[in-house]
Amino acid sequence: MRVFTFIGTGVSLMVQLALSAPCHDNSSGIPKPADFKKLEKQYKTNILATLGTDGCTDKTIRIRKSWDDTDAATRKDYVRAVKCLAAKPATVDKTLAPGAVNRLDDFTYIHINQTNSVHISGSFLSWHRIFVWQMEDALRNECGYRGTIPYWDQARFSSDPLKSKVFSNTSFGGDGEYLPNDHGPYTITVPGLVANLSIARPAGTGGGCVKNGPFANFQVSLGPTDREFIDPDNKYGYKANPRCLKRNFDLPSSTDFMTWENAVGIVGAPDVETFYWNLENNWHLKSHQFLGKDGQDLFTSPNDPIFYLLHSQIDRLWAIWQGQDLEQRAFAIYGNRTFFGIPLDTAPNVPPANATLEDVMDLGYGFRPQIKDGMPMTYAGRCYMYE
Ligand SMILES: *[C@@H]1O[C@H](CO)[C@@H](O)[C@H](O)[C@H]1NC(C)=O
Ligand SMILES: *[C@@H]1O[C@H](CO)[C@@H](O)[C@H](O)[C@H]1NC(C)=O
Ligand SMILES: *[C@@H]1O[C@H](CO)[C@@H](O)[C@H](O)[C@H]1NC(C)=O
Ligand SMILES: *[C@@H]1O[C@H](CO)[C@@H](O)[C@H](O)[C@H]1NC(C)=O
Ligand SMILES: *[C@@H]1O[C@H](CO)[C@@H](O)[C@H](O)[C@H]1NC(C)=O
Ligand SMILES: *[C@@H]1O[C@H](CO)[C@@H](O)[C@H](O)[C@H]1NC(C)=O
Ligand SMILES: [Cu+2]
Repeated sequence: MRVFTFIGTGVSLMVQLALSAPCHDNSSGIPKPADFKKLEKQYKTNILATLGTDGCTDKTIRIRKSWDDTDAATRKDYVRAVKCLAAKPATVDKTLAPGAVNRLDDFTYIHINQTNSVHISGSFLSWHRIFVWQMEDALRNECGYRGTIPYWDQARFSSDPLKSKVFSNTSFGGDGEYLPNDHGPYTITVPGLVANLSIARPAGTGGGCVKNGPFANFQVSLGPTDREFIDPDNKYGYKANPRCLKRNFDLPSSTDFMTWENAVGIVGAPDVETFYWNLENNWHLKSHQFLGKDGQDLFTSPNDPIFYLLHSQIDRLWAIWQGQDLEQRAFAIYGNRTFFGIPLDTAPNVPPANATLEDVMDLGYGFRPQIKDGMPMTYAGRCYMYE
């Protein structure tokens, strides 16, 4: 068995800076460093300068904010809208996903179906940009939500992640129940690749059902796929498996990796290759691994509603990096067509190849955009930016 640890890429080379903590109001967490602010400002200036085409103007553009800066009424309404989608019936073809119960499962199904093509690959950022936008539209059009999908700004609370409002009892709630025999360490096995890929995970602090807040005992159905042994009859977890939403927080993923220093390293990366490894294979992976259980399952991670805030943040870091030089970076692409370039078991003889801007992606329901279609923030009706 091959064991990938996913550690040791560019970010680890970065110098650790000591940041002083504020001694006054601390609800905004660790202060944003000047380097990050500078890059963020440049991004906003450059994006605003492109507006006015495609019906996207500074009047119509949707603004995504940090969950921690979102007002209480909007946060409450977001949670309401998520639960509203969870109460609407699935629309996906039941022969493809017999276990899909509700509208959230439709999204999770599409994510499962595409996992091995859209992770650790060249379509990762583009595919997820469209995916998150589609969820934002579903919350608005089907459940009357009027805002955007806020982002989980991990760096602000990296030393003490539970201080973020993301995990409050009125938002997404905290850890799973501590289960002495089911919090790890364990091994995640990835189905669908010709290699027997497995990922070792350390013990976390929970393992069981989410205990507090609006998602305590929240029902999920698809998956899991994070099993030691793959069940050939339910390889991708498409069958119904109603159970509670689980978490298993892994604090070192936050304290050691999701720091401002590493965030600056991502948005300030000099080239697409450095950017790719730091963001996708480090920040993104650690964000999922922090959550544990449902949130870290490569295929069914959208089962945890924090997924969309997590990916709003990934999308934001990409947007800020792109926004430093839109001409050179809006369409900068790096990565293979499949997970780490490992052939899919359905096409074992297709050798690894780099993804191209013209490659066609699958976002379900017959929607098949090219990678380049998902790269600009404002394109084909998509019209948003980060505060
Ligand atoms: C402020 O919050 C951050 C993150 O929760 C923490 O690391 C820091 O120690 C806090 N500072 C003070 C003075 O409480
Ligand atoms: C993805 O869905 C298509 C049908 O749209 C199906 O043919 C294919 O086998 C699925 N792939 C996986 C990995 O589930
Ligand atoms: C909120 O969550 C904390 C743990 O994070 C728990 O101790 C507390 O009892 C909860 N409060 C309510 C009102 O549920
Ligand atoms: C993967 O593991 C299965 C079951 O242990 C084994 O039958 C198969 O030969 C392995 N495949 C590879 C490529 O190692
Ligand atoms: C692409 O695939 C090749 C061959 O499997 C692999 O060596 C390389 O690390 C992959 N690159 C990325 C960015 O995943
Ligand atoms: C894929 O792209 C990388 C980086 O641009 C390059 O080094 C590599 O040779 C390319 N691989 C193939 C198979 O074209
Ligand atoms: Cu994903």
